[in-house]
Amino acid sequence: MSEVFGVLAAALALGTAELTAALAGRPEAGPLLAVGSAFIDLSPAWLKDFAVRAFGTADKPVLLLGLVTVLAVASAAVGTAAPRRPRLAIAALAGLAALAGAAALSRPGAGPVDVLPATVGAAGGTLALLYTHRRPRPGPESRITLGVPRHDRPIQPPAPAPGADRRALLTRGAALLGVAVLSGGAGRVITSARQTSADGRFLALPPPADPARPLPPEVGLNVPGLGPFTTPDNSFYRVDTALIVPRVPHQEWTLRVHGLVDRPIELTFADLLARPLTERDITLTCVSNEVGGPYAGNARWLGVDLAALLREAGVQAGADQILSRSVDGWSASTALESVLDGRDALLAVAMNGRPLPPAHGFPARMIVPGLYGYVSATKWVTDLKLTRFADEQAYWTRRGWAERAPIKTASRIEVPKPFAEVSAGSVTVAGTAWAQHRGVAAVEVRVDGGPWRQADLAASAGPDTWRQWRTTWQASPGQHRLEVRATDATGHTQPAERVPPIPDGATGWHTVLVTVT
Ligand SMILES: Nc1nc2c(c(=O)[nH]1)N[C@H]1C(S)=C(S)[C@@H](COP(=O)(O)O)O[C@H]1N2
Ligand SMILES: [Mo]
Repeated sequence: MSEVFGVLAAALALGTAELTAALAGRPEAGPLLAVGSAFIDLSPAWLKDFAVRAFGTADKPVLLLGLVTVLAVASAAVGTAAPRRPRLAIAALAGLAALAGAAALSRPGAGPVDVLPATVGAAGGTLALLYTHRRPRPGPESRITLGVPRHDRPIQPPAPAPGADRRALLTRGAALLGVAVLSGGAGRVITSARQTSADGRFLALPPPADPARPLPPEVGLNVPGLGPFTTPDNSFYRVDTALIVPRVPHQEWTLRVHGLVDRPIELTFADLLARPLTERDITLTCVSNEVGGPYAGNARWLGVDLAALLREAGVQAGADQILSRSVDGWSASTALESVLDGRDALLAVAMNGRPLPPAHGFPARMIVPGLYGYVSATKWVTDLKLTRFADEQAYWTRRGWAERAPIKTASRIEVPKPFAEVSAGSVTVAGTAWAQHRGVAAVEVRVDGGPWRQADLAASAGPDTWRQWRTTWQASPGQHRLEVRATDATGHTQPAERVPPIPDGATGWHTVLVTVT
């Protein structure tokens, strides 16, 4: 029974701490998010790679669930110790709270208020432990009378009925659970209400001064099972280290351009929108994408010309890196020469015709065609520092990933799906290929290691977007192996050699096994 009370006391501590964080307007300082975020930043690269591979976009819920499980086990132990060693139990609780407080303080942008949630939680948890481990129902002889004894009552109360102890414990348990759930729930409601009001989804943005070329209708092949050419926001992959989506009110947002520049610049969101905006279709890809994987998406971005902004600031000789930072302390190293070579590098404010969704970087993010996201696509960006690769390293570079990472030529089979059963005869094989900023020149497919055959390419929307392809295969019954490879406009063909994503992107041919009946 005591372990249950340990868990309930911890739940109450957590609930009151989360409520405090919400009331303080610092949800990221709540114990779960603070410890979870610190864990993400401290965990070694192999563990992160494993998490992304094993859980994909569910890696964050899995981490939170793991934390809650660890906390439940620890607090059950604290609860078991509590009746005999109350001081030890309270010390253990204080230790957990200190950990949460330290984690909250270690986060970027943390201030002294961020220790409040852990402090309130520790106090709540201690009270809860004392409350449950007070002797359940003191006998009359040990009753401590508080206040004035009431003599109109019988001096000897009736002996407790059998089961009364149990009932008292249950009542206390229910009370703790109630406070835990109510405080935790109230915290969530407050935080989500605040977040919705900081959301800029309904801001009206100025039209582009330099609009994207209209998409030729033939960029999308009408093959069932093949995704659309333009990825809708809600199915666009999301990769970042943020346990909670940073909510940045656009009225408070600023961007600093500094470092090796002649004239440092500070811009507000209104300043950004006052500049001429460029609109482009650009395919974004994550370096963690395995061969054939899902971490690529194509959107129509609207934003400020990043190269023009840097030229205004006057980049000094010697700078070779743009070190961009986000509001949550993440950073990316972007090769300056790539941004200045004439490609459409953007400080984007909109995606697919609307302000950026919070999860994709509202109010502003970087987009640089041809570079993997981790070296170019900083979301919630607030700081651009012109520096040197020799002097400063970014978040992932410090964890073993390459400092420069152009996107490798890639192709994948989306139809048929792996291990699909198809009927013999004409089978459509289709998919996507990308080689951003070079362009896809050809896609070839082969069956069971036979000769490579050219697939038909959909219309191109330019070198910075992916390209759909399809071909027809005369399938005979049995098991078959389909493989695909693309050649980019520089004449480079995807190599057969399989290399893992770390340090600068996977290579190898996507292979799909199918059964023909
Ligand atoms: N602030 C911030 N920006 C970030 C990241 C991050 O972890 N934090 N991840 C980058 C990575 S690795 C990729 S692939 C892209 C993904 O952008 P998306 O989530 O909009 O698809 O964002 C980049 N921008
Ligand atoms: Mo990425």
